Amino acid sequence: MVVEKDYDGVKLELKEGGEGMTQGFIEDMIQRFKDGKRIHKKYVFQIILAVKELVYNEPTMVEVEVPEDHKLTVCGDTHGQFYDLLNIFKLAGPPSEAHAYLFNGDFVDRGSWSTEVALTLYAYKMLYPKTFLLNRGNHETDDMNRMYGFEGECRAKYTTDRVFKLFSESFSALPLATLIGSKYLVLHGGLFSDDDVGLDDIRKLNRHKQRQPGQSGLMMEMLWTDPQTEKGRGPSKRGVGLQFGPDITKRFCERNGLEAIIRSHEVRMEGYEVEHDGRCITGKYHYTSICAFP
Ligand SMILES: [Mn+2]
Repeated sequence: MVVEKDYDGVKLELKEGGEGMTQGFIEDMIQRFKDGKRIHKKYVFQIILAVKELVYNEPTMVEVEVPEDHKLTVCGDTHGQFYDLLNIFKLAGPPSEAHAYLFNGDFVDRGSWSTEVALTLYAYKMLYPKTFLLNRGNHETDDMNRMYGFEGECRAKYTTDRVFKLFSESFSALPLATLIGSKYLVLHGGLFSDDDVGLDDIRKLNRHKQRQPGQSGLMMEMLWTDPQTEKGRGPSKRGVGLQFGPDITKRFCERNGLEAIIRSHEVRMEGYEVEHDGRCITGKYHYTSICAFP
């Protein structure tokens, strides 16, 4: 695909393996988006393909350490809110090698700037593959994208079904969880229907065998479940997944040597809320900064 001479955006020269993303390209892309413009379709394809490759090769549970003097910001559902995403970078500071970011799923749908959000996150993933992390959410799935707007947005903005198809493939390749400093498990939904499921089961889960989470199983539960205040487990108010109580969270953390789980998937008035005796942190849409883990 040729980039026409009259394309006035910054051009991207990618090397094999998707290397070659630049800060200059990202800044120009963000400015174009603010001006209501798009980037060239060729770059859209290149960016999605490069990120698909990058995340496909990551484990199902990415394990990271945060060295001293470094910072990791975990950020919940951005849901197509491009200006809020830019605001997060303004408030928490720009992504870099010393400032890691983890976007915990639900980048797209609902908001009408979902392609802009996804492309910005993906471009940063290319620039900082090791410190810019992405977990899959229940909205990085075909059923949700059909119902909540992302598929239609891709078609409207880029006039081809190919953009959504590629995004969909890249979503299926995303990791399902991130373990920070062996102490904090970050995932979009929450815990499991079975107490015997532990970190090793997540490590061993071959997410590439199933593209969509379906109606049952570990992948579905990681993307869909919610905490409840009552003990034990209960039916989900969503009709998909289940709810888990403080005793379930306590047992899971103790068995797996965790301080807490960090999840998104629900709105909390103050941006985030700590429940289950400090062991279940919900942050959606706002961000939680985590500094230097011992
Ligand atoms: Mn969600």
